[in-house]
Amino acid sequence: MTQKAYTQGSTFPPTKPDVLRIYSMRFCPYSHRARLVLNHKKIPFEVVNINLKSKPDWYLAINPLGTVPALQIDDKVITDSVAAAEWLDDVYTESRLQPSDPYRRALDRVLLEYISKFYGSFRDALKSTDPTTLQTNIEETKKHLQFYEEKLKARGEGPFFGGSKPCMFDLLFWPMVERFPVLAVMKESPTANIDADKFPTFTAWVQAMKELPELKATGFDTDSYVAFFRGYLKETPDYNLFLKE
Ligand SMILES: N[C@@H](CCC(=O)N[C@@H](CS)C(=O)NCC(=O)O)C(=O)O
Repeated sequence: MTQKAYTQGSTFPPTKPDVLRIYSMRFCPYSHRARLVLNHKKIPFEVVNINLKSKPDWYLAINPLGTVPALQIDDKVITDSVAAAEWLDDVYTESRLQPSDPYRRALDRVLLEYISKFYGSFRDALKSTDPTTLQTNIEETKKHLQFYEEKLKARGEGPFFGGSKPCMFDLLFWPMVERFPVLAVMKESPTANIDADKFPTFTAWVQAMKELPELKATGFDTDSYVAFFRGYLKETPDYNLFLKE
């Protein structure tokens, strides 16, 4: 199946019985979450990429929210990254990701909710047009990273939030972190780099995460994200960037 993004007017690629499908966008961090969970659990799946600037009507019929990711299998459709990740973990029970301890699960939920603050200030920083706002936004992102540094350190386990193995939160947080180095490059601002002296626990987490096979199977390097974000910030994202066919 093509990796190219389906646009308005395209023909719906028919689904097959029992085949799990993810509607995705190659550079979307929320879709990245679902692809990480699918790869972690070695679940076979097919990908249908969606052009988010020109959505096919058939996609809006499947997911009226118009967002990606959405998972589809037979008559089931799940239209949110966290809901999809949890459903996958509950149905495909190999390599469990959610903590079995309810208290730990609750604590991880708090960490998950906080991601929107971190990623929100990252996006504000990327979009900022004057140096003062940029620095304020960078300081904000650092403050949010400090939160994670302290939480991870306080667990006294590591290298992952899940301890010696990654848990659901590790995988749900990673896509936002993988995109973070884009900021220092695009804004030519070294203050946006993560200093290993100030963030030792977080830095060790990043190193451990990068070794996971599911990460290697899903992401892009910083230069590729920079290329995508340049178009995205100009409102002309190229969803088919680097695709040859
Ligand atoms: N809460 C949703 C957010 C998904 C989301 O915002 N995806 C973006 C792409 S990164 C999207 O689909 N944007 C298109 C739109 O909102 O029209 C989730 O976790 O799945």
